[in-house]
Amino acid sequence: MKTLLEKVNSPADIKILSLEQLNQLAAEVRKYMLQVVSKTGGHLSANLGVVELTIALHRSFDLPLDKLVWDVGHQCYAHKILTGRREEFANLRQLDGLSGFPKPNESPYDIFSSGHSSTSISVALGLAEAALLAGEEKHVVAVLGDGALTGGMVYEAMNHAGGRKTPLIVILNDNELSIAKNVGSISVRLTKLRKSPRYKASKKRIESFLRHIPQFGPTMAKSVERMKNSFKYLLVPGMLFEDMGFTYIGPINGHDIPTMLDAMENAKQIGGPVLLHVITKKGLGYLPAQSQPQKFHGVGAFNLKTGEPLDYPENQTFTQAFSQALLQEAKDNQKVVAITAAMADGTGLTNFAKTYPERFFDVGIAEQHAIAFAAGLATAGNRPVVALYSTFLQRAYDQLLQDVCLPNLPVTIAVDRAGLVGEDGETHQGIFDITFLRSMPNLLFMAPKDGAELKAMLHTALNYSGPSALRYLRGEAPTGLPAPDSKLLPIGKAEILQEGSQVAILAVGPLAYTAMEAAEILAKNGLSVLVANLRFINPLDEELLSRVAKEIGRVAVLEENILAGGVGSTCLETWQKQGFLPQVELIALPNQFIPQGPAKELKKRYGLDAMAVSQRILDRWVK
Ligand SMILES: Cc1ncc(C[n+]2csc(CCOP(=O)(O)OP(=O)(O)O)c2C)c(N)n1
Repeated sequence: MKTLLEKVNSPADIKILSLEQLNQLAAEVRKYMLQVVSKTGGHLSANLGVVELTIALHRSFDLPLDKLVWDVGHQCYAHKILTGRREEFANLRQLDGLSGFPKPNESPYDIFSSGHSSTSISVALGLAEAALLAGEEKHVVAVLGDGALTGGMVYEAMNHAGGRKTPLIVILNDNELSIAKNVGSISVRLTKLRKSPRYKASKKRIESFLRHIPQFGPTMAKSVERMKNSFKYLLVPGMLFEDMGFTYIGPINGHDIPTMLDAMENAKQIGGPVLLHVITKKGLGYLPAQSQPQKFHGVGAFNLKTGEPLDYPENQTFTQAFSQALLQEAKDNQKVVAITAAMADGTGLTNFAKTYPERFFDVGIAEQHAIAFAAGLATAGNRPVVALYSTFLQRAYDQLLQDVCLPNLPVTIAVDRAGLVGEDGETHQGIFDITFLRSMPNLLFMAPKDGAELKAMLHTALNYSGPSALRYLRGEAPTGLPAPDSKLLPIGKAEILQEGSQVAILAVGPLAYTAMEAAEILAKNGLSVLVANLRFINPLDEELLSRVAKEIGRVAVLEENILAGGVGSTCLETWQKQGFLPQVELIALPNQFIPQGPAKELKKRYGLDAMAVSQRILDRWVK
């Protein structure tokens, strides 16, 4: 017999189910999600938490005519499963499979592509205003988490929407967590609101109290309303949203479908901006995720019975190397402080936070603030290290240029997940940072080939008088090449890994290992290849560039970044300046958004593995 889930091919099929069947559907969605994610990996905790919410949304709204915008988008699995993609879901996050984030090219139900936090209210407001302009009647809904409320864009959007009184429904999915425990004063307010039955109770009390004062007849309704509001103001932390022009509804249980359906109907009637506050439990329905939601935020394949990962890294990851190195630097220098934007674990700062709690700052999902905040700390003589993923650093371009590089402040940016990140896909690939960082005046910009070099680079950065950045890949760091002689690297000097006379390969970061492998293949084809690990993207080793141009004349530049504005472009600019242009082969990623898939497979597909690199050189200079 078919399960209920097997009969649901679009939201229309949800609308005909009984309320009891909706709960059964929720159970079946969870079961299927767990089966798939335990094999493919993915964002488990957040998705398990929003199953009932997703069902209620599809039952209540007329999607895709009404518009639904998911913040971050990592919680869209139930939405995908229920909107005609149940079978494709088995290929979640795989090369050429289904993306783990909303993608309009996958389905008309995915109205907007997301991946970075705190944008949903802005986008939803744009959609709502567009509907008004077009004279269309539709509901626009944004779903965002309490973590997303730590991002400033949310307030820009609420300020705008509240002022315009645009009809818009914002669903705050409050599970008390960002990836880890949420931070900041808003989160404290939410906790109060969540815990306290005061709001409902006090509202009732005030109403009954007012009704029992004889002189308050119906004619005094307005002043009663005003008085109620002033009481509310004293009693209700949720007034923050009301003050911003939103009608606040809640908090309600986000696992109780009938209650949510009622609240959604109410929200539709209100007309202006509404914030519906639902409380959910991250990881609900799978004990390991429920008890350790942070561990199951983003996971690889795992054993469904035990919750244990199927793969453990054999070697130290770049992030672990950074984590160790920073602890050492902090031990030696009291002025070293560390900053994360809600990613302490992902960026390897958990140990730092435990060892030096007073020198550790989690600013929430607020990358722009993180950088300007670091500028302030550095102005007062500290040595801030801001650890961010490459893709999220994009948010803080201006703060880095304007507030750090311009005043030449000693802030260090640890650019983690730089390069192909793999399964998270387009929105998360760290393939633009070379392009936007290499042009920042004053910024010392490095890329370690492995863990030992990362440690030396962090030391070099923290002993440099101005701003610095080091970019490193997600996952295991390669090993085998010699470690630097000294922890203090000579600024702007590349490392020659192997001399050669017919072709030079200038490689960035761990691609130095790939270049060595490619050189071995090329040697078998009779080519003598010089391999250099550039180490510094800014300043480049101009002496080496001049030497390989003049002495070898055939140079391949190898980087894990898009071609436009990358290290290859910088080399070309340098040779143009030097007045001597060798034959050049720029090997980089295409100027495109790169979809999801295992990083290894993506490297192969986009020509960045040793086979592809050696073939490209053979095609260019031998065949
Ligand atoms: C700009 C930005 N910075 C960091 C992240 C990484 N990130 C992904 S989900 C997440 C936590 C989101 O918390 P919340 O909005 O409460 O959603 P939940 O996971 O609890 O559903 C973070 C920090 C991101 N997606 N975007």
